Amino acid sequence: MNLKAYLRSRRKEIDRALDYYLPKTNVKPATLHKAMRYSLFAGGKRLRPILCLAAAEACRGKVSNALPLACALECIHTYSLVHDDLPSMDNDDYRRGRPTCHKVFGEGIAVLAGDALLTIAFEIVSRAKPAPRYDMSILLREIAVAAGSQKLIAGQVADLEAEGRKVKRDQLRFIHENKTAAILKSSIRLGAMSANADAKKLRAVTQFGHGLGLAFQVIDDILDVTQSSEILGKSAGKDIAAKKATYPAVIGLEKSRAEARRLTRQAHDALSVFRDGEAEPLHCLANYLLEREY
Ligand code: GRG
Repeated sequence: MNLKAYLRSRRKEIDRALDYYLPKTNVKPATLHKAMRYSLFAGGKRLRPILCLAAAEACRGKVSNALPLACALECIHTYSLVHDDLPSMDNDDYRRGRPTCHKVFGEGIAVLAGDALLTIAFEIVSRAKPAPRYDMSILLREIAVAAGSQKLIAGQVADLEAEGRKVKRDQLRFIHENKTAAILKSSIRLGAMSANADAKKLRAVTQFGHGLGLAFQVIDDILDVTQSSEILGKSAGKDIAAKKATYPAVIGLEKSRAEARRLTRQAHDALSVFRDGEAEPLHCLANYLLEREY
């Protein structure tokens, strides 16, 4: 499989759909819509929507049925980055290779752009055509729970509260499971749901998503200490400076690398129920994420 070409073509489809769903920059209030689009089209890797589409493919679904869900997930992810970068949170000036939303539009508009990206995600989900086993209420609940106060936001709260403190490995795992893995796992589950996956396949992709989601954050922590800001497109070395709870800080760099490999292996193993290369894009994506440099 030519992963580079696959990623390029998926990103194109996702960007086209996002452009369609998002109000244009001349729609009132124009500043808000400019800010939403500024962050959404800043060059993110589109990993969550790509994983969503790949899971739909693995379950023999149509990409077009998964596309609204994939776009909604990217809106939620982008909102979380815009808010995370605010001075009251991580206080970052640089994201996706450009100045952060609040640096360009001011803090008030950045807060509102994040709010509007989160809200529009649900409007976009409402456009999806649900499959027989998973009605609209199931899709909405999946995404609301993953983005809610006991998952994404719980992870962010734990991350903020852990700053400058010595954390244990189980606390670190809690942060990673909620701040990062929950949305990644739901991206994969929603792709499978759009394809009407049976219970066995949904369980398999859920396990895959869990391993991959955790591995993703371990790698993110490693890259923060080993890569430059230019390559990452965001400020490198911030975790140490902010005394963040990270895997390299708690178990060291080499053990963190081994942990990322172990979690990725677990993710691959979970896909054994799929046949005939159905899950090849998911396998390739897991390897790509393990070996990524930014
Ligand atoms: C504000 C509720 C709220 C949550 C913020 C997203 C987040 C939670 C914090 C940002 C910092 C961080 C390390 C988050 C973990 C998830 C993560 C690694 C995000 C970056 O994802 P990529 O690499 O980014 O997929 P792009 O820009 O490529 O989409």
